[in-house]
Order: sequence, then C-alpha cells, then structure tokens
Amino acid sequence: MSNFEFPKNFMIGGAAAATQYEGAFDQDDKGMCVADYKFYNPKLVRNDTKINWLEMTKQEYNDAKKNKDLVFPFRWGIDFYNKYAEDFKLFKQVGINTFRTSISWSRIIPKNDGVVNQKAVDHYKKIFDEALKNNIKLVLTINHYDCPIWLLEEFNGFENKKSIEKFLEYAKVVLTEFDKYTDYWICFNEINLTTHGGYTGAGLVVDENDDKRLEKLYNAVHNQFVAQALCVKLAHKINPNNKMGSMNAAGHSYPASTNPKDGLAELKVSQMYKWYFYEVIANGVYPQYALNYFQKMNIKLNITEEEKEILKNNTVDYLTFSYYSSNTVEYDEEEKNILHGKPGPRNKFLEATEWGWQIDPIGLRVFMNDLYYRFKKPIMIVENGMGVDEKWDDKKNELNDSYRINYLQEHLKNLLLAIYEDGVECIGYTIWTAIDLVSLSSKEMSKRYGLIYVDIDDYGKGSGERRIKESGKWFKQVVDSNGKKLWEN
Ligand code: BGP
Repeated sequence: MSNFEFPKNFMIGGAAAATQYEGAFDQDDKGMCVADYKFYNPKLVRNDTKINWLEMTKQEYNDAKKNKDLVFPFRWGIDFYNKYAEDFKLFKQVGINTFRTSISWSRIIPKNDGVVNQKAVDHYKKIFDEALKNNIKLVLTINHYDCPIWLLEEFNGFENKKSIEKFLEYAKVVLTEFDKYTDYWICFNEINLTTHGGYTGAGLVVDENDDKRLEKLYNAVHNQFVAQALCVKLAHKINPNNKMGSMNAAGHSYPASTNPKDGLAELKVSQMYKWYFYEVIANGVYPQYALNYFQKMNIKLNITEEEKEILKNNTVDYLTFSYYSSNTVEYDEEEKNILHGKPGPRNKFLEATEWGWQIDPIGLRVFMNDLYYRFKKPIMIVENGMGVDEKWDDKKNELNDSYRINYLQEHLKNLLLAIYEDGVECIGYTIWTAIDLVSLSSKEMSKRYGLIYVDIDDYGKGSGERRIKESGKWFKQVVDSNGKKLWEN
C-alpha cells in the first residue's frame, strides 16, 4: 500500500468566501452586493438539475429589492466578521494551516465614487493579523461572487468595459493594503461559471429570452479576462513575489456511453465550458475552437488589439480550481445547442449527495493530470468537500460525519497519487469549508460543508455556537501526520 505524505511546503487547510460567512452586511459602512439580494426558497427541490441556481433575472432582482419579507441568508452568514478571533482558534484545532478566503469589494469601495472605506480596510487587517498570529497562511481571493450592487446598477456589471477600470481600482487597494499578508492571490472565483450565472459571476442581469443573452455573457467573461490579466500585471508590479492565480470550477465529465457521438459531445462541452477559459488564462489566447463556436452562434465579442496583447503578456502564475463531483454528457439529437451536448444520466458507478452531486475521487486525479499536463503551471485545489444536511447529536454531544471523512480521505489519497505516481505539481489543498456557512447555489445554511458545525438554521435562527465535528478531529490528525493518517483504514 502507498504511504505518501504531503510534499514540503504543501499548503493545506480550509476555505470560505466573504459573502457566505461574514454576515454583518450593514456594519462598517459596507455597500450592498449581488449576494445580499439572493433569497432562500423554502420550497426548493434539492436535486432539481433544471434550475439555474446561480442566475437571477432582472425581474427577480427587482422583486428582491422590493420584497422585505424574503429571507436573505447572505446578509447574516455566520457572523465571522465579528467572531473571527474565536474562529481562527478553532481552525487551528482542526488542523488548518492555510486559509483561503475572500475580500468583499462592496466593503472596501461601498459606492461608485472610488472612495476607500478605511473602516473595512482596518477590520480586514485585524482579521488577517489574527490568522498570522495563529500561524495560518492566507490565500486571498479578490472577487468571490460579490460584485457591488452599484456595479450592477450603473454598468450592468462586467457587461460594460468600464467595470475593468473599476475592478482595478479596487484590486489596487487590496493588493497594496494587504500586501504583507500573503503572496498567493486568486483574482476571480470560478470565472467559467459566469456563462451559467451572470448575476452571480459578473454582476449583470440579462433576461432569459434576450436574443443577445449569450453574447452579453461571453463579453462579460472577456472583460473579466482582461481585468484579470491587468490584475496579474499590477500584482507583480506591487510586489514581485506575488503569485496571481485564477480559478475555475473543474466541471469534470465523461461521455455518457462508449458511443463516439457521446464522446464528441463531451469533448465539445468540455472545450467550451472549461478548457477555453484555461487557454485564455494560462496561454493568453483564445483557442480556434472557441472562435469558431462564437462565429457559429453569431456571438460577437468586442476584443480590441490592445486587449489581445494584454491577455498574451499577463498570464497567471498558477491555476486553481474547485472540484466536487463529475457528470456525464450525452449527444443531443435535437441540435438546439451546436455543441450537441446535454447533461447525461447518473453515472452508475458513483454515489451522489442529496443535491445530486456525484462523488468521484478518482475523477479528481484524472482532472489534475489533464489540467497540469495541458498547461504545466503549478496547480492548487482551493475547494473540495461534501455538502450534507446534518444535525448535531445533543445526546452524544458530537456530529459523527463519517461520510465526510470518507469523502475527504479518498480525494486526498487521489491527490497524493496524482503528485507521486503521475508527477503533477500540486502546491496546496483547501477544504470547502473550514466552517459551516451559507450555500452559494441553494442559499441553505442546512447544506453544510464544514469541519466545524455552526448552530444556525436556514432562517438565521440559532445560538451561532461553533462545535468541532468528527471530521475536524480527523483532519487535524491527517495534517499532524503530514498525510500518513490517510493510508490507515
Ligand atoms: C463553488 C463556490 C463556493 C461554494 C461551493 C459549494 O461553486 O465557489 O462559493 O459555495 O461551490 O457550492 P454550494 O454552496 O452551492 O453547495
């Protein structure tokens, strides 16, 4: 049996994102952001794959602004903004040595006037000082699904090229003020999901039946690519030690069958849902298959010659991704989509969570190989974990999440196999999540991912008390043994 350990200087720990755990939406002059208008739907069907969970139409957004009776869970999160000192102590107790988190743009620049909110800057410094005091390294995401609402209202988010300038104004503050806290940055979270959720990913509203819907979304992505490339340049100028990464949702998939048509559909879907993003980010050019796709779909991208140069000259230093599950793709006879691909049936070899996310640890190893050998840049897994509706057992005073231990163990073993047997250069891994927080897609608090339980429900009710789950205790042993524990039965 293998007995691989984590490589020297491997960053291992947990992850979180500002909008999902900070709460305090009206504290220290924070401005509103897109997440603050997302609301919880108690009638939601957990495994309904037809809903576009990340999108919000213009109508829904306008209704959310008016309807005060809706439940807005991202506004209260788990109140990390005020409980950070207690939380970092707990993070240490569950073995977290590296913490990936994000900074909220609408806290730093609450209005469209470029004025920096010093209270927020000072507060983040207190938070980051506390991390370092606990010997926890930071990986900081500059924008994790929280475009300010002023960006949406005044520019329709990244649809407008003015957003590039606005983003850089914000990024400059962050990279300068928080320079001493980390060398590892991530510019945008899951940039490849902007085409699935423009509201979430790029702060824009576009109607379902707008003929130019796709064109608007792909232009927003392009503007994010440019903003990111300029951010790479800026980060290197501010501190030559800075390493700027970009992040994608892995979107690992298999052809639904051995039928070559399914194979072709899977290839095409993978190209346009994942690889073209990495091509632009890592190689600085649009691949020809993407240009052909845009032409066939009559999508006109507004790309200037100057932007092409910017993309080419400022590629990222390392590649990061989230990995939760894998899917199947099958050939679409109806040809509605020129990629001819549609989501295929459940993979009979895999189990799935209540939300239909299929658990596939070997898929992680396959994806790591595929990504690394395509681009040969160091990679980091910045999200991986299992969302479960689980309850604290008061009688036993524990939460025995053996399913999560099993999930993490299998994924981490495959990560080490990718490093040692396959030669992949992987520099770190942060679990989603260090601590329970509000689910991005379902907006439920009860879709829990944490090593630490938080006593809050979907309506924000509860004591807010934190308790370490069994997975938290187990993870500490994994880190303390430098990974050896993973190979025990
Ligand atoms: C990723 C996001 C996270 C996160 C996670 C789990 O897509 O970057 O913000 O929440 O997925 O997803 P969910 O919370 O929807 O279960």
